[in-house]
Amino acid sequence: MRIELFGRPYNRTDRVQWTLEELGVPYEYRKLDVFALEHRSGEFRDLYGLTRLPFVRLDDEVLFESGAIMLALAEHFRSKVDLLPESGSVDYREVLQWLFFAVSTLDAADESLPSNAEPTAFAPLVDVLTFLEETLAERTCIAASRFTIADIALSNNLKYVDDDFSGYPHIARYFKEHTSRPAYRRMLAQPEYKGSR
Ligand SMILES: N[C@@H](CCC(=O)N[C@@H](CS)C(=O)NCC(=O)O)C(=O)O
Repeated sequence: MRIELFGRPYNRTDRVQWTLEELGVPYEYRKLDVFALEHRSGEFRDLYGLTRLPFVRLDDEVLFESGAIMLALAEHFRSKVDLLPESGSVDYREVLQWLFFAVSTLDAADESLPSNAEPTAFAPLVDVLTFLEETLAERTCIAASRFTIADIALSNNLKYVDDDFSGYPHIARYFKEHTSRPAYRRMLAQPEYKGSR
């Protein structure tokens, strides 16, 4: 399968690129200059009208939404590298739960809200981190007792939490452990990543 990844470093593209690096499959990285609005220009708008990054082209099929792309890739290449339990299993459901937690609840968590704020559409970040800290106290991997795409999504997202995780030692340990993986390090070492933040 020919895989083209459209995106830019240090954004949600990283979740997908990290997944590809874990899978060890070849892909073409189409780095787009969002500040020059390249991603909104004709060729790319024709592929995905909303022009949000990342999206991929798998042979002739265009797929968007980073979580869906991760699931599709992990499923397709499961026999090569196992990042996703068999569908229908309890482990699979747990991975889905934490994948969606990372790409929705953590993604949208609001750092301006105090703990136990009035009910809102988005969770206070402090509450999300406290919950994660409690959960990770007894886990090395967030779901299925092994490394999966849920860990990729979660630990990659944690890097955008502008915090050194002081007061959250279990999150700090989890983050350090997973971002020390060779696949993550390979992503950071790639030329397209240079100078990005
Ligand atoms: N839920 C989508 C969000 C995609 C998204 O909003 N991406 C942002 C950057 S991380 C983007 O493309 N921004 C470009 C713009 O605002 O023009 C996903 O996870 O793929």
